[in-house]
Amino acid sequence: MRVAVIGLGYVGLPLAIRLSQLDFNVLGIDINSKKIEDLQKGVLPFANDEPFLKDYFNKEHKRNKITFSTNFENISDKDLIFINVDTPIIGKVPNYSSLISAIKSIAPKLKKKSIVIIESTVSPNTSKNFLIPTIEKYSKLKINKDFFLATVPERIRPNYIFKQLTSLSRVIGVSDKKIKPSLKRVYSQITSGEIDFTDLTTAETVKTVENSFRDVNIAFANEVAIACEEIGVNVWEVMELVNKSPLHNMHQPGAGVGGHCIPKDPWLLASSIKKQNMKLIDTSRSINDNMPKHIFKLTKEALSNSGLRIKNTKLAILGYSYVENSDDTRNSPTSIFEKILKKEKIKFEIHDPLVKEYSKRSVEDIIKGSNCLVLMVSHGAYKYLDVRKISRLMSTKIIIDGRNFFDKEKVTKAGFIYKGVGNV
Ligand code: SAJ
Repeated sequence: MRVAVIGLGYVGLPLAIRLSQLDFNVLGIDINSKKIEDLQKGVLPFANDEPFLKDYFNKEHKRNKITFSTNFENISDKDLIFINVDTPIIGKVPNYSSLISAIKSIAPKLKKKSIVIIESTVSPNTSKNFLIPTIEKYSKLKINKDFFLATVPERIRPNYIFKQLTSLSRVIGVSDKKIKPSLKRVYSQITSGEIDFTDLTTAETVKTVENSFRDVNIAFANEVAIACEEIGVNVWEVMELVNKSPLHNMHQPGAGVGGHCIPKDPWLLASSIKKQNMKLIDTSRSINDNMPKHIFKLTKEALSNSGLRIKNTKLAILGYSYVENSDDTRNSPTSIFEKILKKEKIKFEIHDPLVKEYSKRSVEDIIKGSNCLVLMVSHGAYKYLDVRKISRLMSTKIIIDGRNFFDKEKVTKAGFIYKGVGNV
């Protein structure tokens, strides 16, 4: 089988590499010519710290089973075309410009009996109401007669990409039962996880519900955390004890919810519903979006309790990526916190061991002379921070902990004022 992968980002590139490992002849297409030049030269353009990615990419690059191009010309002999482009939102509305552009580029060149596989996350009913009619229009082919469509939403996250790609179960929505055997053959080589077949719209709904479920649950944890601050108990202890009760899985509160999926997919789900407001999604999104502002409130209070006006202080912010141990900065909660600080004209410096821009200076250098350390992301590298050394470097000893990273008792003993989300 000849295959193409359109969109070589965090999801598409690993998939292209995986398919090459499985001995498929893979054409990887992306409209970003600089990225394609790098890939052609054997240079990994992003996620250099992602486990296995660089190593696997180098091996497959040498084997020559995979080629990279900005050109859609060679789509015409492909049996399977995977689409892994971004599907962002503007405000609360899906923006399918990348998807439309990919669809329009492949449609006129589609080989008869080929299968177009949408791995990008889309709103329920997008395939039925929009993708199929668009492909039919630009290809002049008929669905389930001349070509087929499948929706196989990706399920991976940074730092676990290959582990998840090769082991997680997959939901496959098909336009026609006829294509089930071919897709089963391919996906059961990609992953050792279970393969479940369904229709196109159910698969789209499953994916958007999965990520909405997570967002709503994190929002609940955040709301409870702020309540615990008022009650005067530690939310992390509450969470641990709640989760000992059967059927409970309370999520973790924190400094914010970032990334390219969790803050966006609930809106994809909500945008498919016209007859009602998805109130829980609306509320959860606003609770989670508010967490960097809550960190600001805790910071201001801690400084003020020490007799300092925040405007006269300098903050050391630890962590910029959206999640621990990753260089991915998409929708980073720290970027929201940064905007608040800039608006309030507060001095600050940011450190992140994995984000190029913020890793040039050492963490000690950033902390030196600061009045307050704000931990936004619990990168593994910060485990080696020596609390006593930090305390000597800082002008005033205050820690704001967005991720339950520090041991409150230990840092308090070392003379710090400590305020954490849900534990003040
Ligand atoms: N977060 C919390 N509390 C939690 C869990 C996460 O505040 O209890 C925050 C994180 O710090 C981060 C954000 O939420 O800022 C999102 O992190 P995440 O781990 O929930 O999700 P992603 O975006 O890295 O990846 C998710 C994945 N879903 C799950 O882990 C349940 C992945 O399986 C999906 O494939 C991916 O979204 C996607 O592409 O849809």
